Amino acid sequence: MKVLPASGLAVLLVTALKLSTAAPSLFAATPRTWRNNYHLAQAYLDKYYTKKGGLHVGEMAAGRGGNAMAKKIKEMQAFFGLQVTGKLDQNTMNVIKRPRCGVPDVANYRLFPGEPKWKKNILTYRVSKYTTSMSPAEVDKAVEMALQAWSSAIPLSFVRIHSGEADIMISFETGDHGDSYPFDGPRGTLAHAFAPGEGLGGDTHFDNAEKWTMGMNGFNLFTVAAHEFGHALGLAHSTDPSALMYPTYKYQNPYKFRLPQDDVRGIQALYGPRKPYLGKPSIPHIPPHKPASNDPCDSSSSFDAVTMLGKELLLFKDRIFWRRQVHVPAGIRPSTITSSFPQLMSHVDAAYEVAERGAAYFFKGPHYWITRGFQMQGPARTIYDFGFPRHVQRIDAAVYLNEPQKTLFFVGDEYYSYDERKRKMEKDYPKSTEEEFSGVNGQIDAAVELNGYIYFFSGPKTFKYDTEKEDVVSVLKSSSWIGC
Ligand code: TQI
Ligand code: CA
Ligand code: ZN
Ligand code: ZN
Repeated sequence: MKVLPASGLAVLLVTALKLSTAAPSLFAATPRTWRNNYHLAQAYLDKYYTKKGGLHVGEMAAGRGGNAMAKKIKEMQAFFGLQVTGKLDQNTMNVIKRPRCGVPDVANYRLFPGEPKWKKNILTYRVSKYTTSMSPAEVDKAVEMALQAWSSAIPLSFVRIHSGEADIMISFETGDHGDSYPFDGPRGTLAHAFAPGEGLGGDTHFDNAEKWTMGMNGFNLFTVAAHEFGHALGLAHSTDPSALMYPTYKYQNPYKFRLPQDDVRGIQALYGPRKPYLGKPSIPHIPPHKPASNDPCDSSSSFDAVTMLGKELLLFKDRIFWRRQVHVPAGIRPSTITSSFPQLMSHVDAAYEVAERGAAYFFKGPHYWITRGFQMQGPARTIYDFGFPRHVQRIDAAVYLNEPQKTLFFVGDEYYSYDERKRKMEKDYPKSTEEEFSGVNGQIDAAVELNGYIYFFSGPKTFKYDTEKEDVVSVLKSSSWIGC
């Protein structure tokens, strides 16, 4: 669905009106309790959820009947962090019956009629046309920070792409630009965005006639972009003057910005809160602390990272690593990481070697280190050098493939491909690990290539994957690598 700057709004209303029918069923209880609940809820919602400023678009479209009631229920549910059903379910009634103080807790945000929202939790974005008033790097930064302001509150991730059609296409345009909402030169309209949906949905256009800046002069791009992305995610304007979605321009310092409470409530009413333990971690992931099983032969045992280093195979687990000659299962020696790689301190997340270059790479959180053999080369560097998007904050596994000279990085259930010759992340990634490596399933803890096979370590299992046949040819016990 399109969302229109002022003049188009009427059209949208008419379509929405046609959709409005009788009140939906709100209850799932016996007639008796339902009646009681209904009256109780009505009194409650009338008291705490009465709009000061008259009807808003959604209500007008829906009519004043049961739909308005369902809407208030939803608002109330979002406010209390309940599941937003629009129905007087048990949890909702429990809150209504709870004693409380008399201050209304109406949120002031608005959704669009029909409440369009994204139906997936990873959205792509692309800046396809830049402005002349800022450097592309500054534009990218402002856009990234503006998206981050929203993704920190909800379980959505934004992934940047550099070609093709993204969910959110971002461009700077002048005057007429083909969507029947021409820009008007300096001032006036600054930007517009389309509500979630196919095609133009989510697309965000900025008037290139404005003086866009990173600072306080002209119009601050971060400020306007953050507001527009609110529209692109499904928020209309708020009546709360402190909200980002309030329709007046107010400079926001991008580095100190925190999404105001009203906008958080609004966006969480659509997408729910971000759960720190699900999806892409927003804080560095702390592995659940199992009572350190010191028995390396524990069959549930896995490895954090596996790589060749010169002629030896190195297998890392917690603070320990094992060295072995690939074909000699005898004489496997464990050592502590700190004794050989003091900089790495404790565990490592992933490791790989580019033998032709005589270099190995060790990853831990958002950092990596380069070694030649056991000789550390310089300080920690950031994994964003490789071109990872910001939401990637650690890598599960890495494997260098000699033949295409590419390194695959596994993150969650996806992987990235890095071209070691061009030293560039490849386009069209991440891809689904399970879809591209049939037979390999579960979280990849570590990976290594030996003799044309990729060994994927996943918990107690190691999958031996034949790159020619494109299939798993055997499954080994992970602990067998260290002679168990
Ligand atoms: N552009 C309007 C806006 O984004 C266009 C618009 C009006 C609109 N109603 C809409 C877009 C509903 C999507 C949905 O609000 S604008 C501000 C303000 C503008 C205004 O150029 O007027 C900001 C753009 F008013 F909040 F400062 C960005 Cl931040
Ligand atoms: Ca303008
Ligand atoms: Zn446009
Ligand atoms: Zn707006």
